[in-house]
Amino acid sequence: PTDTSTRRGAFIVFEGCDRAGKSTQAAKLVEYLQNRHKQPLKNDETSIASNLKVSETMTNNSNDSEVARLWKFPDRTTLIGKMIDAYLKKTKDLDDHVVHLLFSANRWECMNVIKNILMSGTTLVVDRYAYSGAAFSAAKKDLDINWCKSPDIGLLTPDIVFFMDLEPEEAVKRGGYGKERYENLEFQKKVRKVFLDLKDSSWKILDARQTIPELHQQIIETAEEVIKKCESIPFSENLWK
Ligand code: 2DT
Ligand code: MG
Repeated sequence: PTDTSTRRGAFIVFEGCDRAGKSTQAAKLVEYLQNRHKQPLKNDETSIASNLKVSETMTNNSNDSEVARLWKFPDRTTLIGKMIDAYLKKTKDLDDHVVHLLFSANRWECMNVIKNILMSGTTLVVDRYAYSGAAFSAAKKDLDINWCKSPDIGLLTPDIVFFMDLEPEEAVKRGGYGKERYENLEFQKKVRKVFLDLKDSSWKILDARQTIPELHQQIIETAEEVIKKCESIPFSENLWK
């Protein structure tokens, strides 16, 4: 057993094309982790009803430090994030290189906060990361994949990347895309191709055609293993090194 004071949280990333279900699954994972932590460890009462009662009470006045937290890239709340937001909403045009570097800078500016969260023992569940950065930019005509990866080299390495894989032709059937930049079928097909080339040993590819509960089940099983494993190994800042 690891000393509680040195336990770190896991750095869990969700990646994939638009409408693959990343945000849904990321939120469900955080909710699951927060609730499962609030269950009493062992209880004399074995009936489901009494267990529910106990956990409800504990939910309401739990003073535990945060078990898990949701994060999202781009983080549109920062100064850099506001520029990215304007670009995505098409109220501002930016050179492809420039916006790529802004997305990367938006990750770098969050690294210290993220490291502190992990070191406090909180597991961070992140909706998009550097893989989106490289995939969306390299799907454009003139940006080379290695150039795209380079500004993110040395970022915090995810402990696991859940890649929610869905053919863009399937994704578009899910109520269609929105009005932001990149939200069109032809571009998404290129993005998926680049994504799949970026697969590394941290990836677990999930067939995103499955139902929400089916995917959630697979995700929590793997996430639990990863969280346990991470408790005893430090995080590394080795992305793409
Ligand atoms: P959301 O729809 O998830 O808010 O994403 N993108 C994202 C990039 O081009 N580079 C990046 O580094 C990241 C994190 C993916 C907004 C869009 O921004 C794209 C979709
Ligand atoms: Mg979007």
